[in-house]
Amino acid sequence: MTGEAHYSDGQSASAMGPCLPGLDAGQRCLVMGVVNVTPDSFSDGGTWLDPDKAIAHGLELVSQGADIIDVGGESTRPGAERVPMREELSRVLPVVSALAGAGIFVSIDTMRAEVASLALEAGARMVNDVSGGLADPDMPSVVAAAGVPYIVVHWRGHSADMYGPAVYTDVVAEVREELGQRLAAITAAGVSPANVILDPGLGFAKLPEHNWKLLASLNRIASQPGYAEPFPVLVAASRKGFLGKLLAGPDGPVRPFTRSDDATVALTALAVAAGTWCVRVHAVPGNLDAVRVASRWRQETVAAGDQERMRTDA
Ligand code: PMM
Repeated sequence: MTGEAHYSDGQSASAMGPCLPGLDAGQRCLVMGVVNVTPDSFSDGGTWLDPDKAIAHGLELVSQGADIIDVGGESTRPGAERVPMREELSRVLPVVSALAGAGIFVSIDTMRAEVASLALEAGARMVNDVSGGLADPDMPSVVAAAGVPYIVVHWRGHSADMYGPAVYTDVVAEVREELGQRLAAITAAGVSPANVILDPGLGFAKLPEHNWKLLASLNRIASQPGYAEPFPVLVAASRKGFLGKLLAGPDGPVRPFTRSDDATVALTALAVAAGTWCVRVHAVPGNLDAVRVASRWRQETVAAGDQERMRTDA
């Protein structure tokens, strides 16, 4: 299921990037709606732990225009401990099967190969791995065998020590290079590069200053040595702490995530204008509007760039 019903501005494929199996990104940046089936995610922990509520929430996000629903059963908030696999499975599988059964394009947000594998059997059509295949060495071969799109996130270790490894000399160069290493490893395991989506991993071993630098250089993250075409990039900034920190008053407390949705929408617009392929968000309507505006903007920017090049070449 895509958001075509919500969108008809006729934007060109070249402006927004490639299509992946089952996903038509020809018209605009895609919108991924988040359903965290967890008691403790920073942004919505506990709200969707009950499977019926999680399913209803996924359906609601789709009715608002989400193209993909990302179902996760393990919080990665800073300091979080791992959830036993049995618990993760019992949280996500009923939700994945119900949403996939309703025809929705479901992504499974997990670092575990077995969870990915069972979620794919239950109808998920994409794997979102915040560890980029590092947490579970079996993940790349599971994804390769399934032949599904794979979101490869930059990551340096589990959330129990989220900021210890947040040490960089040149964050953009290092994240780009480390994603390149993951790309080499997962393609060696059989994943097709045509199925790979790269994600800078905002907040994962990143301080706010690192997140902002990465956001300003998304095109460098997308272009990897040895590949002629840029990779599609997913941006997951929604409600993250670095937005709340930016919006804090001079002496005031950090803005809570409940009041950072407008900032998320602003960031969505900027990321889409910079060529982002998909945004992962908690609140769909405002972000979908931002996607539509910025995708139209991007279409015109790309066309103007093409015309300028033709003039210079002539
Ligand atoms: N962040 C979270 C969860 N899943 N997936 C991708 N691809 N990229 C991310 O940055 C990412 C993710 C943590 O945020 P949440 O608690 O709001 O889900």
